[in-house]
Amino acid sequence: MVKLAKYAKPFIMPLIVAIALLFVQAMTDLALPDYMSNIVNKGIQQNGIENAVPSAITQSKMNKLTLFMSENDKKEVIDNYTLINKDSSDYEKYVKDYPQLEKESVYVLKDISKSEIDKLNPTIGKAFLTVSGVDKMKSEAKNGKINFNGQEIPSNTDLFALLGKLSEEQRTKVSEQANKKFEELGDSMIVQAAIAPIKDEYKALGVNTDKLQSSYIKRTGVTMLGISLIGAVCTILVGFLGAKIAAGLSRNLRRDVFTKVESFSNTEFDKFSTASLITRTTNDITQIQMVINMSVRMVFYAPIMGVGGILRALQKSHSMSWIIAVAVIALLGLILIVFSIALPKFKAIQKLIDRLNLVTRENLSGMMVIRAFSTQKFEEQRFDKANKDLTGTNLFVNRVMVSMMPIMMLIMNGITLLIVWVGAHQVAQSSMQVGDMMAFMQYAMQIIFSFLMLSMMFILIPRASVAADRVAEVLAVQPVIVDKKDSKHFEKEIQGTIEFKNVSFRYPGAEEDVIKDLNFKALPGQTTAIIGSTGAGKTTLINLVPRFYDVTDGQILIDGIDIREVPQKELRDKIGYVPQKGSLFSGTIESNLKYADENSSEENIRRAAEIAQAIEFISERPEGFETAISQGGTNVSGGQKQRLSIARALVKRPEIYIFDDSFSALDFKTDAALRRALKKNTGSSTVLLVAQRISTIMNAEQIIVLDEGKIVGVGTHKELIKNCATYQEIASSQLSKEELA
Ligand code: TTP
Ligand code: MG
Repeated sequence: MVKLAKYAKPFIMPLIVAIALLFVQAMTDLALPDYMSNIVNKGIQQNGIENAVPSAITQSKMNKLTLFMSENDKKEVIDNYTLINKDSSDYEKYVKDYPQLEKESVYVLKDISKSEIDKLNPTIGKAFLTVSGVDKMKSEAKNGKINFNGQEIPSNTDLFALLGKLSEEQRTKVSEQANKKFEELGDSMIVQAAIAPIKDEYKALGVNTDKLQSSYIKRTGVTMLGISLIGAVCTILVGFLGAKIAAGLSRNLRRDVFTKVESFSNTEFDKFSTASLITRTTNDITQIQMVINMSVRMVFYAPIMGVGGILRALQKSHSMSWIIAVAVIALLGLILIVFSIALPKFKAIQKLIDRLNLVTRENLSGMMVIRAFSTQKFEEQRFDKANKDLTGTNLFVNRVMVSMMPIMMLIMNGITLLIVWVGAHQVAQSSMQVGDMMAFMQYAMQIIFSFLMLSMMFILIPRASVAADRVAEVLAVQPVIVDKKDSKHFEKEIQGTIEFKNVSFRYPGAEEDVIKDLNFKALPGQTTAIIGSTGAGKTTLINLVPRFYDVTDGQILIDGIDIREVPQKELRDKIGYVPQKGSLFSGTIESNLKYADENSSEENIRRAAEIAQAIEFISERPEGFETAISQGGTNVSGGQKQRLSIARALVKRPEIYIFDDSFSALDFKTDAALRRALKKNTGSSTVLLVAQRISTIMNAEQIIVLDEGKIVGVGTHKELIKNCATYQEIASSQLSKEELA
């Protein structure tokens, strides 16, 4: 995983932008419950009246209110209001809002800040409550008498006038008595309690209080809508960025893996199987892509949300914070238990998928053989076992994960219940507002969800890290065959003399040399044939020339230069190679022949096809050179495929030809015609030719007889038939007595 970290580098900028957007998104998500609590607390319970400082107070009411304020408070309150009457210049402006102005003067609140309002809140709130308390005495009058300050007085007495007549000292006593009652309530509760008399005051001013309420709720609702919209835009943008980062990163990974694999020599291919390399470039990288996409969204969002949620929840209620602790501990405990059971199985699943792939691959590629030997039953059982193992483990993991869901829901609902239970008591004791309790509930859910998101990542990351390790493994391989830094170069016009000097070769990891101490020279303009029983090492020998493998010992020289000294491309440009197992690419016949040289002329291609004896079957097809070749060249016969492979090498007109048993699938007549044409057209090139048939090589200038990796005879057909036992053996098995003589 860490090894692939450098692939994140080009995406740092989008990643930072994504994190910033996630921050905004989390902030909007966290802001919403607060607004909801405002709708409940202020919009519904307080009739849309936000605080105890009304925007206007009639002069008569203000006189009553100030009766219960200290001199300082009174001054402060009056200072923050402007007295408006019929003569004021602003009269026209205010009379619309407060029709009562037509009858009496009104104090209008100045444009003051929120902190100043907060300061005035308790002062005015308490005054309103006291005034309404006094008013209440009047309405509770019994037998026309009121109990006022221990005295029975007639109920039609103007209590406020009475109070106004009292001395400062006595009035303070009265208001102190009232204040004692309010002390237990917090500021916000005083405000809430004062709402009713304030609403009456608004009514007295002629203000439509219903409109006041609905406009507050609408205003808050629209703000919430706006915030949700910002959140939604952020979510979309983050999704876009996440996909972009993940797709870009996996594109780069795929490109690098592919480039790396292209630089592999056969040694490295032997280490990874082809199927595994394909799985790594496709499936494994897709896994990484998926996890990156998800983690961009979750890894950063979850902590911001979790921490923000905890802070906000504490703001709403300190006393209930223990509930969140309980929730988090319960969830963490659950997640830990589930993961300790499921995580080892996740790793096992990856291995079982590999196993299933292997069995499937072998089955598909060996289908013909399986049918021929009627081993379908056995193969079915083998597949069944791999399939069942995977299914079983998958089921187990899913059952564990699924059982987590109801438990989690139980915990979450339990937490909600607990919050309502504890919160309801606090609401009853007036130490908490209903809206705050609801907001607390939402914050608790947000915190829990952020923990869930983090735990999701704990599932995904181990799976991705397995995939990442497999990809990193490929990228970490250093190919053994590389170009030298200070490489030598061939002359412009090379001769093409190939010289093997004490060459030994051993396959990586093998115990024994396949080629042992070979010495020979192949000259330009001549055919050097190599013959020997199967497994003698012919293909191995020939593959050393284009450096598919490097020699273990000794050296191979072309025109006197060690082939390891020149760049691979320069070396291979000189060689026309026809492999033992011809392989064609999907496309047309022409595209396959042009594979050797894309700028080749029509003429040259036609000539190559003629020499390779391929022209006949090509022109038989209605589309000629445009005939489509299917994937792997399955729509041409073995012999046709060989001839196209030969033609492909001929298009290149190289200095060195290598034919590895390339005539084996041809009938004798075509074989002979092809060899004749080749002889005429390869001219001054060096030809290395592997064959099993004596007749194919009889006319070669030099024949090398190979047996168990050693040269047991060199010479012409005539020489060898006389003095090489191995050659004689091969010859006598193939030729008639007359031909031998
Ligand atoms: P080859 O060189 O393939 O033998 P060959 O070309 O002479 O045989 P044939 O006529 O059937 O084409 O193999 C020589 C030995 O090397 C043989 O014992 C198998 C071993 N070998 C490997 O270990 N790894 C390889 O990749 C190859 C090609 C061969
Ligand atoms: Mg071979």
